[in-house]
Amino acid sequence: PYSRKELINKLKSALKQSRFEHVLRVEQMAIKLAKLNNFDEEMASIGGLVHDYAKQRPDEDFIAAIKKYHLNENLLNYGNAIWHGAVGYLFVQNELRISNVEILNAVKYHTTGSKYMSTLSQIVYMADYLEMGREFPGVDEARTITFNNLQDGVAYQTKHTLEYLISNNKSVYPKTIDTYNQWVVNSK
Ligand code: DGI
Ligand code: FE
Ligand code: FE
Repeated sequence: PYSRKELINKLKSALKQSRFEHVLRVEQMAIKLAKLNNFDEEMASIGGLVHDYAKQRPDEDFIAAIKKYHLNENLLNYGNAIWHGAVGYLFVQNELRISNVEILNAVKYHTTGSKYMSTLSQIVYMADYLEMGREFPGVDEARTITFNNLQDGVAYQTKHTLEYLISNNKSVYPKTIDTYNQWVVNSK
């Protein structure tokens, strides 16, 4: 596999500077969450680094991959916000040569969450939301909750993201609803 240094170089050329810096902050937050949850810090580091690898790919790349890999056709009704994780994990697998299924799933689910999320998927989902460059109202509360209990953090983000999507008349990807039903409703 590629070393961290090699991954960093590949990310630097795939991403604009501001996105690359976001990725480094997500890595740091993922390592912090790994420490708090007795989880493997190297896995957290790699998951954080590669989660947005596909963020700047053209739409055509995603559309071609959805067809080539026979992914759910419903994906075609969405755009980069959903594709860069739900489809982008395939580019991480093929181009960054990462075969670890936990890492690939963490990338796949980092935007929408999922009904079932491993500890690593929860860590990357929360690290992306809480990295030290994030400034949305409530981010400090979200950090406190998540540092205290990772799963409570997942519920917090899931609820607030769904509220944001609805308030702004945005389309809700079905998996986002599944995440809400599991992590906010069923976990009460
Ligand atoms: O890639 P990042 O900007 O670092 O963060 P992200 O991958 O969590 O993407 C966040 C964006 O994704 C945010 O603008 C909300 C959007 N999003 C999350 N769930 C859904 C969604 N957009 C749509 N249309 N539908 C969803 O279900
Ligand atoms: Fe993302
Ligand atoms: Fe991100």
